[in-house]
Amino acid sequence: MGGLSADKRERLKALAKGDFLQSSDPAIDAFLKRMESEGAPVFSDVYSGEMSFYNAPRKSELADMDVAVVGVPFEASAPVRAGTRLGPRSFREWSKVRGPIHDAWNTIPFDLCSVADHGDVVFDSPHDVDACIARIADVYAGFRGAGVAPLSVGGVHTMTHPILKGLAAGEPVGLVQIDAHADTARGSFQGNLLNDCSVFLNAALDEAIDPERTIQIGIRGSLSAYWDFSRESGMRVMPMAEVYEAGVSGVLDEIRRVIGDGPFYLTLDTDGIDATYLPGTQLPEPFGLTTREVLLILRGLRGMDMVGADIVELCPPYDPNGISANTSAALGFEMLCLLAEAHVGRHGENRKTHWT
Ligand SMILES: [Mn+2]
Repeated sequence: MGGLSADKRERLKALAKGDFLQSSDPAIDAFLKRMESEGAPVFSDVYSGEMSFYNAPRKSELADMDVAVVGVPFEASAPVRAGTRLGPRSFREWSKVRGPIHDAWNTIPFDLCSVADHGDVVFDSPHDVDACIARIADVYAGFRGAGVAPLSVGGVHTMTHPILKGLAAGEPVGLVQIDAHADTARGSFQGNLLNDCSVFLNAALDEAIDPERTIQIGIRGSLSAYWDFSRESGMRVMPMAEVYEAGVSGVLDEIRRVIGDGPFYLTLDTDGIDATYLPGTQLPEPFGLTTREVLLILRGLRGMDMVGADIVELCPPYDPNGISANTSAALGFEMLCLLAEAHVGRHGENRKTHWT
C-alpha cells in the first residue's frame, strides 16, 4: 500500500498551481480579474468594511444605474411579529457571501448591468403607515422614470403596493406572488385601508397590477377564507394543496399561462416558504414550499420579462442563527440574475457594474 504514483502526484501539483481569482472559463476569468483590479470587496474579509447588497457599489444617483438593490426598513402595519425593519440590514450581511456568479447558469449580473446598492428608503415618519406608503411610491416612481429595475428587501409586505404603484404608473403589470397569504382582504384592518392583509387588492385598485395576469402561489393556513377578492377579480390562486399535486412543473405551466410575454413583477413573501426552512418571518406558516421548490420556480422564470422583484417579511429577531436571512439572500441572488438578464433583454445593451 503506497501513496500516489509519482506521475499522479506531479499531475495534481501542476493542476493546483495558479491564483484564487482565476477560472478556466474566459468570461468568468475576465470578470474575476476586473473585480480584483477595481478593488471590488467580494473576497475581502467578510467581517470588515462596509456592508452592501451583494457587494455592489453604493450609489444613489440613478443616471448610471440599471438594477438597484434597495432596502425598505418599513414595519408599520405589521400585524404579528415585530422586527421586519431589521430585514435589510440582516440581508445585506448575508448577501456578502452570495454571488457574484450564478452557480448553474454562470450568469454574472455585474457584467450584464450596472448594479448598485441604492441604500435604504428613508422614512421621516416611520410609524405613519400612509406617509411611508406615499414615500415608497415616490421613490419607485423615480426608478420607473430612470428605467431602473429594483430588487427590494423588506420590510413588511405592505410595501409592495406602493412599489407597484410607483413602477406601474397606471400601466398595470403582471404579478407572480409566492406567499402563504393572498393579501387581498377587503375593508380596513387595524384601522387602515392600506394594510398588510390588503396589499394586492390595493395594487389592483390603483391599476398597478392586472388581476387577470396575477398568480398567487402557496396560499394556505388560517387566513385562507379572506381572499374572495382574489378569486372574484380573476387572480389565479394556487393554494398549497394544489401545489402539492401539480409540483414545480405544474406551477411553472400556470405561471407562463397567466403571465404570458408581458412585463411582470415578482414578490416573494418569506412566509410562502415552509416555516421549517425559514422561521424568521413575520407570520410563519407551516406546510409551505421548500427552499428547493422556490429555487426551481424562480429559475423557471428565466427568459420572462421581469421588471422588478422583492423579498419581504424577513424578521431577524426570530432568525438568531441567520438561516432565514441567508436563504433569502441566496434566493435574492437568483432574482438579481433574472432582473439583469431581463433588463438586457428589454434594452438590448449591457453596461457593466464598476467599483471604481
Ligand atoms: Mn404577504
